[in-house]
Order: sequence, then C-alpha cells, then structure tokens
Amino acid sequence: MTSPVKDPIKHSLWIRWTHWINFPVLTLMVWSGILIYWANDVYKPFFPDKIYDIFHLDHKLALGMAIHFTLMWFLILNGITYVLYLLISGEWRILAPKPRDFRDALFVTLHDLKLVKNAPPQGKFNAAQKIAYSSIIAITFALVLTGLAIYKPIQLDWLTSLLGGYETARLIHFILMLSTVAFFIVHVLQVVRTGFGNFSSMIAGFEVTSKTWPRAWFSFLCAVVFVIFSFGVWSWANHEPVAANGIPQAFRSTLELNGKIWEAYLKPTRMAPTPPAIRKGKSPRVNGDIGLEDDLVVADWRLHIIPEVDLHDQAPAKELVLGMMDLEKLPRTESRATFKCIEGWSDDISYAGVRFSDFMDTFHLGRKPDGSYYQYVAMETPDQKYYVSIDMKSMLQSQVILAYEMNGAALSPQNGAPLRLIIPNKYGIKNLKRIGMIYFSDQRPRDYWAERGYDWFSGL
Ligand SMILES: Nc1nc2c(c(=O)[nH]1)N[C@H]1C(S)=C(S)[C@@H](COP(=O)(O)O)O[C@H]1N2
Ligand SMILES: [Mo]
Repeated sequence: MTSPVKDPIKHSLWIRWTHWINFPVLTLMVWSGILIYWANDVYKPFFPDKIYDIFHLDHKLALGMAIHFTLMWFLILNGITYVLYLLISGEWRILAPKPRDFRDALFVTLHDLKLVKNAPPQGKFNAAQKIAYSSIIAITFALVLTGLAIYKPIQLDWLTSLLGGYETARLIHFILMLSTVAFFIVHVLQVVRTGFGNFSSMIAGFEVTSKTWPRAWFSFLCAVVFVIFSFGVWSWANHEPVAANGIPQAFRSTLELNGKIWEAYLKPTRMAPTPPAIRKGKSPRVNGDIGLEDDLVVADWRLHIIPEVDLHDQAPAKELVLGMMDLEKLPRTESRATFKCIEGWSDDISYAGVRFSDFMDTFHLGRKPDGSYYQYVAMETPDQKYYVSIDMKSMLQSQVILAYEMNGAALSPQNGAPLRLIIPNKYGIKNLKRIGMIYFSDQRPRDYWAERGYDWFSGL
C-alpha cells in the first residue's frame, strides 16, 4: 500500500477523541430521535409499547426535540473536524475503499463467519472495515442532510424536495438511523472479538506492549477523565428543569440560539410549497382543544386587539374591538398549504380569510410611531387558556392568514371557529384556534407550549 501514513492508529490524542465523542453523542441522538418518532402515528408501531413502559419514554417529545437539536451541533462539528483531519493528514487514502475492496469485503465477511478458510491479504484495515468505516461517515452525513430536510422543510425546501419530500426524507432518516444502530452493534462486537489488547491500543493510539505500558497510562487516564467529564456535562445539563421553560436551561439556550439562526435566515418572500387542490368537503384533521372547552356563541364573539403592550408596565392599554363583519370587509385571501403538527402528522389544507399583513395595514397595527414593526405578535383564546407568541418576520409572510374557512367550508368549532390563525411556516402549535385577543409587543409574550418545553421559534 502506498500511503504517506505509516501507522494509521498513531493519531494525535485529540483526533482520537472525535472518534470517542461519537459514542455518547450518537447514542443520545438515537435515543432522542426515537422519542420524536414515537410521537408519530406512522412510526409508533415500530416501537413496542413495552419498551416505552420499561424505560418511561412516553410523552417526552419536547425533551427529545431539545436533546436532538442541541446534540446535532456536537455531531456536525465533530464530523467536520474528523473529515478535515482525514483530508489534511492524507489518511482518507487508508480508509477509502478501492473497487477491489468490494469483492474482498465479501470474502472477509465469509471468513469472519467461518464460511471460507482464507481471508484476502489486507493493509491496516481489511476491505470490509474500509467499506464499513467509510460508509458510516457517509451515513452520518446523510443523516444530517435528511435531518435538516425534516427540521426546516420550508426554509430548506430545495433540500427537502431533492430528497423526495418531507415524508420520504423522514423515512430515509429513519432507515439510516437503523443502519447506524446496526453498525454500532457489529462494530462493538468486532472490537470485543479482537480482544483487550487491540482495544487498549485503540485508546492509547499505539500498540500497547509491556514496553509501551507506561506511556499508555496517560492515554487511559485521559479516557477515564473524558468519560467522567461526559457524565458530568450530561448531569449538569439535566439538572432541575426551570418551571418557566419546561426543559433544563442548557437545552433552552441552544433552542433559542437555533431559533435566532433560522430567524436570521428567514425570508418572508419564501413560500411554503402549495399542495395540489384539496377535495371539496374533505374535513381538516382536528387536534388540540385547549381554550375551546366552553361553548361559544359566535354572535357574541369579538376580537380584542391591544395595539401596544409594554409587559413591564401595568397601565391599562387602549383596546380595539372588532366583530366578524369588520373582518369580512377586508379582501378575502385564499391559500393552500401543508399543515404540520409537531407530533409528526401533516395535512394538506386550503383556507380562506384575511391576510395578516392586510389586517395590520387596514387597522394601523403592528407598527411603532417610528414606522418600524413590533418584534412580537401574540394571540390568546377568549378564555386565555391557550396563548402563543410569534416573531413578526414570520407573521409578514403572505400565506399567514386569519382564517374563517378551511377546505371550502366555514371553520368548524373544533378547528377554531369563528377565527383562527393559519401560519404554514410554523408548526401547528402556533396556529391558534378561536382567537379572542391579539396584541403587539417588543418583549416576548408568553407561549403555551414554550412554557412546556417546546422550541419557542418552532419555524419550519
Ligand atoms: N385554541 C387552541 N388552538 C390550538 C390548539 C389547542 O389546543 N387550542 N392546538 C394546536 C395544535 S398542537 C395543533 S397541531 C393545531 C391543530 O389544528 P386543527 O385542529 O385544525 O388540525 O391547532 C393548534 N391550535
Ligand atoms: Mo400539534
């Protein structure tokens, strides 16, 4: 083998850690990913109820998402570091399989399974290892790409459609996750099979013999410190959840950071893809009835609007009160979109009502005296039991509508009659049904699901 690297496991201590970091990070990614898939009707049957009972995994969607979208940073940064290292050191040459390796790998496998006697000659890694190790790099890369396609299907719609759409990307992501688990199991079994000597060489980074033992000690010490440190970070991150957050502060901070990044990337001109025409009479899916418990006399319904709220200032703000008639005078806007619930289901809908930006312009709302927009829009049900707050940038998109019709019929009470918000660039949790009050503020108003551990931004 012509390779500039004499001993490929003689990595620097630092680069070997990119390998070890994969163990806790990938384990937590898989676990949190399963918590997310579990909330989805389609994937639920894959995971037996018993497992969820034993490990108390039920109703942990918010935690699952918080962990997943925090740990993804470790995975991405770790991956970039490792690939850069392979390229710069030239070690990719040892790892990259050559055409012949694919045939050899078959014989290596047959040999390992004791089906043939002689294994093909090999370098530092045998053909099967080369293929397995380079595939796992490719798989991790594909996991990140399909993950991003599910995470931001509107902002990254080029990626989502490239991967065959939302549902397909999700299926691929799932299958890749299963392959990673399979790789992990085989990898660990193979390491166990090759014995402790090899394992200690992996930690030390050189062949551990009676002579090199003293030097290896330092590496082992580092490994122990690393394990203790990982557990330390993990238990620190999981200390007492803050009541107003619903999840530990460490995760909340990362969700906030992610939200800022996506908000900066957001363009109000970027449209949510329009699904094909909706069959007349198709009833929209119904989910969630918080704040809809009381019977509502639609004739008595009013929309209360507070043009400016200083949440620190207790002084009563002036109010604008509108009836359905006032809203029906505004231009009627129709749109179609795929409605996405955070639990994983999607539903193509058509809807009609008043475009939110038209509504603000007509009633001179949303702007401060200097003409700039308030940072936040908040909505609450008449009984104030369900409430959301949304960044103004997302509200300015032209598909955002105060809707009074869905799928060609008047809004049903369960879908939020007489008026609800449809904002396709956010998860369902932000699409408040039965709006009783709207207000504008520069301090972030309260948000029902953010208080219960979910991502406040929740943009798609
Ligand atoms: N008032 C109110 N609005 C709500 C909810 C709720 O429980 N109460 N649930 C939200 C969630 S989680 C979803 S997925 C959508 C569901 O809208 P649908 O019932 O029209 O499908 O409404 C959102 N708006
Ligand atoms: Mo939802």
